[in-house]
Amino acid sequence: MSSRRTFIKKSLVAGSALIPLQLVQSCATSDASSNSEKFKPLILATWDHGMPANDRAWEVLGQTGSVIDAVEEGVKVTELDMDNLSVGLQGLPDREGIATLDASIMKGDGSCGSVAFLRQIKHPISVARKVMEETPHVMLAGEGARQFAIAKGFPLEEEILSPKAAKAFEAWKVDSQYKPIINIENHDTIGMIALGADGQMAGSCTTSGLAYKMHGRVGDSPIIGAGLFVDEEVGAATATGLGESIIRICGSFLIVELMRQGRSPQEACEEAVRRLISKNRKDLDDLQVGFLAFNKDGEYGAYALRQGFTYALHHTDEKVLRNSTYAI
Ligand code: SD4
Repeated sequence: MSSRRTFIKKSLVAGSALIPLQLVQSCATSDASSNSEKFKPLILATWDHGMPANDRAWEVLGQTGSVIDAVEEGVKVTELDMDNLSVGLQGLPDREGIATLDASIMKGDGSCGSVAFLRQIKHPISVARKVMEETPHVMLAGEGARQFAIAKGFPLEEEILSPKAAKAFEAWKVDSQYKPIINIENHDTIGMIALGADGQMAGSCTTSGLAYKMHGRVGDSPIIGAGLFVDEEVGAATATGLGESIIRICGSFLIVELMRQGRSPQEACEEAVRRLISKNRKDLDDLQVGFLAFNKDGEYGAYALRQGFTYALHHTDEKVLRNSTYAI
């Protein structure tokens, strides 16, 4: 319960430290029509750290016109952010004290790549892109993914926890309770989706996953259709939150398919959360999930299970951090 309170507390100050207050727009109720404006280009990313990531993605999109470059370079900012304990090698470790990373990347034409349970590599998103572009496969995991990264010239980092992660891990070890609860201490995955002015689209998702997870655990982020899905005929979606609950409903794929059937991005995100509630009833008190989506016309949507999910929106006229609407 206290973790939920902390989560909610954090949500109330979301963005206030770094973002001018007038840019933080709160939508306290569900309103499927509120996001019916259309924007192209458009970039959406999860959580507060989506703001600097979107800035970089926007810059790259302007320079290269490439949405895939934009979503890769954008989330690389977060992968290096020492204050983020849920993305990159500085993230909180598993219960053995080892940081293991998951990431995926996808283009609107169905090309995709991902890595799971990867150790010692600073930019898992770039390894995922290499899997997409330079192998006949979609997903590499564990030691095979690490060897592939080494072969592609990625430097191997020393396997030591960041000072913040080491301190948190020491504190966790006192009780060593295995509680896969999504709260402010153990979540903040970045998922980013981008739509170019020319209609091209791409997405990326990268995380150190659930804090103190079992060694070998893989979440939704590297699973195409769960943490990320992009189809240029329809739109794109990405997810954050407790991966097990998202995998159970193929969350991002579900949203894209609902849009294909005519739902708006907002309606599709809301329906996915309803589905998630129905399939995760017994764990509901201890989990948070947030979804982002856009369709090919540039309409977008965002919805979360509970209060506290923020997302960054960037288009030609505005860059803004928003509080998502939520279900319970
Ligand atoms: C996971 N979905 O590994 C990730 C965690 C997350 O914000 O999104 N945290 O389950």
